[in-house]
This record gives sequence, C-alpha cells and structure tokens, in this order.
Amino acid sequence: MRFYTAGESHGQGLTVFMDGLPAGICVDEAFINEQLARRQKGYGRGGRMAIETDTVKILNGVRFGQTTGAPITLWIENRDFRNWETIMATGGERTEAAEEKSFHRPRPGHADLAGHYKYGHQDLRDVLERSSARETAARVAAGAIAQLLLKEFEIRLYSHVLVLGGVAVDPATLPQSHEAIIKRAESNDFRCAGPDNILAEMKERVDAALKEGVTLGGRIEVVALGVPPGLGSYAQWDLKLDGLLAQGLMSIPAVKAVAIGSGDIADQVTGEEFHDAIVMEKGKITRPTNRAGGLEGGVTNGMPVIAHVVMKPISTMRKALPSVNLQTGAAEEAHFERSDVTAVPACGVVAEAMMALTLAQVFLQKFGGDSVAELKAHKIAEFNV
Ligand code: EPS
Repeated sequence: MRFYTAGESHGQGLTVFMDGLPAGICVDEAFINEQLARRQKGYGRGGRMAIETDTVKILNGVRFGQTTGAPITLWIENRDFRNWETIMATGGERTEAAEEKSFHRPRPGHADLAGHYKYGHQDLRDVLERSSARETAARVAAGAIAQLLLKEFEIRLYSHVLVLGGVAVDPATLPQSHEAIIKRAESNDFRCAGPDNILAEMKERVDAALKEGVTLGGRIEVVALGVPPGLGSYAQWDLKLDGLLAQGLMSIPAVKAVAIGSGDIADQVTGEEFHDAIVMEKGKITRPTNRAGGLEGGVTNGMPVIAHVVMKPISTMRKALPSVNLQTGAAEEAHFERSDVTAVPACGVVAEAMMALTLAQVFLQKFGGDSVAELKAHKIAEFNV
C-alpha cells in the first residue's frame, strides 16, 4: 500500500493518492471529516483554522461507500485559495500580487533556506507553500482510510499530549484505562489527559507565548490498540516496524524526535528495570508492563504499540530570529506571516494518521489479500501461542 499527497498551502487544495488497498473497506465519509475536524482544533492555533472547514471529497476508487481495490484519490479544498488566486495561479504571467507576497528572509527552523539551496528558489514562497504543515490535512484523510481498514480488525488508535511548552503531565496522574485517557483527551482543547491544573498551566503558557510573539513545542503519545503480534520483521533492516514507524512519524512537519515505548529513558535504567517480563496468565502469554511499546526485534508482540513524538516549536514567529536577506546579503529579521503559537494538539491527530498508515502497510504485508474478506480469512489462520 502506498500513498502520496500533493498540494500547496494556499493553492486550490490538497490531493491524496492511495494505491494497494483491498476492496471492501467501508468508507465512512463522516469519519474522515471527523478526523479532519479534530486536526483543525487545539488551543493556540492561528487565523487559518477559522477560514477552513476541511472536508473530504472522494474522487476515485470508492463505489457506494466501499473501496473497489482501484487507486483512491481524495480532494480537500483550500477555502483560503479565493484570497490567493492571483498569487498562486498555476498559469499566466507573474503578478504584482505574487511579487508583494514574495519573501527573501528565510525563517530559521523552516524549510525556506533548505528549499533555496535545493531548488534554487529566489522567492521563498515557492518553498513555504509546499513545506507548510497544511499538507498534514491530506495525511489525516489518508490516515482515516487506513484507520477504516484497521477498524475492520478491531485495531484502533488514539493520542494525547504529554508535554506542551515545557508543561508536563505527570504520568502517575493519568487516568488508568485507555478509554478514560481517550475521553479526557478528547474533551479539551489541549488534547491532554492530565488534571485541570496542568491544562490551566498549558493555557497560561500558550497565552504568554502569544503575547511574547514566540511559539511552543511539545510531546505526544500515540497508541494503537488491538494490534496482532507478528507484524514487521527482525530479518531485514528496512522491514523492521520500529524503523518504519520512526520514518512515518518523523516525517511529520516539525517533529524532531520519536521514541518507541519508553525508549527515550533506556539510557537511564538497567535491563532489569527496562524489559517487560513474560508471564502466563489464564493460559495466555502476557506482559505486565509495556516499556517496549509493543515492539521487540522490530516485530509487534501483541501489546499496544506506543510511540512518543516530540514536536519543535513552530518556526514562524512574530518575535523573529536573526536571518539574512538572500537578495541583498544584509542581516535582517526572518520573515513573519500568520501562524500558530502551537500545533501540538493537532500533531497528535497527524501522528495517529501516520501510525495507522504504517500499521495498515505491515498488516497487509502479513495477511495479504485483495479484499477485506480475503484478509479476514487469512487473519483467522493467525496462530495462537
Ligand atoms: C496549517 C496551515 C497554515 C499554518 C500552519 C499549519 O496556514 P497559514 O500559513 O495560511 O496560516 O497555520 O503552518 C505552519 C505553521 C507552518 O509552519 O507550516 C494547517 O492547515 O495545519
């Protein structure tokens, strides 16, 4: 299964292309739109989210609500395009409006300077438009289709924010069940399952950052439940599921670190403290802890798959950092335009999408089949240890 996206932040819209999905996935359009709406929410988002109401239009590969096995294309219109038609036109002569909206002072941390080096773009808008995190709306739509496939096999995903701008949830204060974490995280604008005082602190931190003209990063936990054991491989480097998940999650704009399970404390503890004992309970093998995050040897072990994703603060800042004007060589402040103070809550929704797409890929590899019915028949043959 493969997927690609196309589309500029202020162009006509975003396109998703997916191929290799089986026939017979029930494509619930409302579910896709719910995921798109979840991505748009979150305290600390900028003016753009007030303009857009992201909605999917299914163009190909689905008939009467079911995938046919043919390639799928999806379309998400940019409502903001109406304000950018003369700037983002795909034909005609370069306009004065395009000139006015051009910029030459790369933002440290964004792709501006890298894109200038790579493609030779002089107007950095040619870089910004594609490197914008707007593209993540397309990933969420693709991820929703992957989730609809996984749902057929009772695999589901959730995420919640653990840290926002340095305000951290003490894991000991988290609700005790997956259900309770989901309920709490989905009930507030921070997508955080921590207690009220932590949410209040996060709000204060975002308000202060807005005032100051700076931005905030954070940490998200993303979890997949019901994942069967045996997905991935230990036999070859590029088939290891931990590596595939790391690539998928690391490719989310602004993500700078990914850990599987408790991987980022593995340098602080002994093997006795880190590894999850193997025990027999009611005739079934289970693990009392899950520091491995559901993966051993790059293969799922039947426990929930857990990843931590660390997002850097957004690089577009009103309090701009030093930069250089690429036209003149003069030291100047970096470019600023409308942006978010933080998109950490939204990043969780994108992380769910990327984990779902990655899991769908390895699920299809293991169980194979051109239709959901075939997959189900193969899945029944799954061995029980
Ligand atoms: C985003 C849309 C963008 C930004 C943000 C994410 O909209 P605009 O640039 O029109 O305000 O809000 O993108 C970035 C912060 C970035 O650095 O790329 C979205 O749809 O998520």
